[in-house]
Amino acid sequence: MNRRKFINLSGLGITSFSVPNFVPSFKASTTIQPIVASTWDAGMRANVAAWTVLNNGGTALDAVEQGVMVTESELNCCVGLDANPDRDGVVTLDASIMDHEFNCGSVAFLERIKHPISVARKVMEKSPHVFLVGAGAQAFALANGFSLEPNVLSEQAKKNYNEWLKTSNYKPIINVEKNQSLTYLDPAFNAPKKLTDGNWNHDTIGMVALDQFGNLSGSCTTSGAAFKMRGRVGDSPIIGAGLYVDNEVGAVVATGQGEDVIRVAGASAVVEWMRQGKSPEEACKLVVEKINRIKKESAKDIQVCFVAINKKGSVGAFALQKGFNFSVYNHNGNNLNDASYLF
Ligand code: SD4
Repeated sequence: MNRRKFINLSGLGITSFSVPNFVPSFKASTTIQPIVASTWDAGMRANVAAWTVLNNGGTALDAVEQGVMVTESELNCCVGLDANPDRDGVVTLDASIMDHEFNCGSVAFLERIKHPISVARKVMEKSPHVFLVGAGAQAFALANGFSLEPNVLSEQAKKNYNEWLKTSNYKPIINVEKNQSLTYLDPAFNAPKKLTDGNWNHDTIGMVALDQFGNLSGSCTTSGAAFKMRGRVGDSPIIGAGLYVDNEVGAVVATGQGEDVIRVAGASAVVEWMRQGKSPEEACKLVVEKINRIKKESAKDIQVCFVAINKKGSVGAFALQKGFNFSVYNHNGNNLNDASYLF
């Protein structure tokens, strides 16, 4: 390695020389195109905020935090505090965030805090730990300047919960996240604006991004499964399951049936396939196929989806069932894509 090349790599923040396949040349390093990808069509709105950060020279970490905060703030959306509650009538939130240096933070079973993703980031940056849950996570949030929101369900969540109580039947619904009916407040859209008339049941957004410095980050935030057992935590706050970032290789987020993402360490497994040379979509597909093999006949009753980005900025996704879409924003604009699927 000559001195000139060393200086170029230093400028990128790359300190290890053990990954020659992923180290961009000097020419490439000056032309890194930022890109952000997120789950479902709610990602179209979240991408606007993330892209604003990336396009202004910001970091992927800031982009993925600010992007999903949009979804956490949406009225009548199932990601933040307006979401459907657990079976005891309480909204509990999970979130995780990870940067390009294996720093990560998560919260789970968190109540009455508006932006769990920002609490997860604080756990990453201000605590000696990676993962805080329940009352401890809430106390940590309050100690770090977050406020306690009222302990009430949104009107829509109350309606949904009362309807659910009639049977109290817990059953995953495939693609409940898609095309929710919601009123959206965002200056970028001159809102308020009613977006769709579909089902209101969105419950997760995951986002991955590459910035102009060639660094990757990811985030995931959710109210989990509607009417879950009290105390249930899904894949979204579990590093390696709902989210994983390895800056030498790629970043991956998951959505869908969290229990089945956890049992295959989903996001981490997708990253490992990319490390072996698979494209983002191929890597997602291989892990979805594994879930299908494990679940046998019952695979038809669930949805699992992954969105992946590699170090070169290529994005791909794959789902178990038809109907999953993902949103990608780069210099060509903000686009909604239908993911390939197994059945
Ligand atoms: C969970 N994976 O808690 C989440 C749910 C989800 O869109 O992704 N819904 O299992």
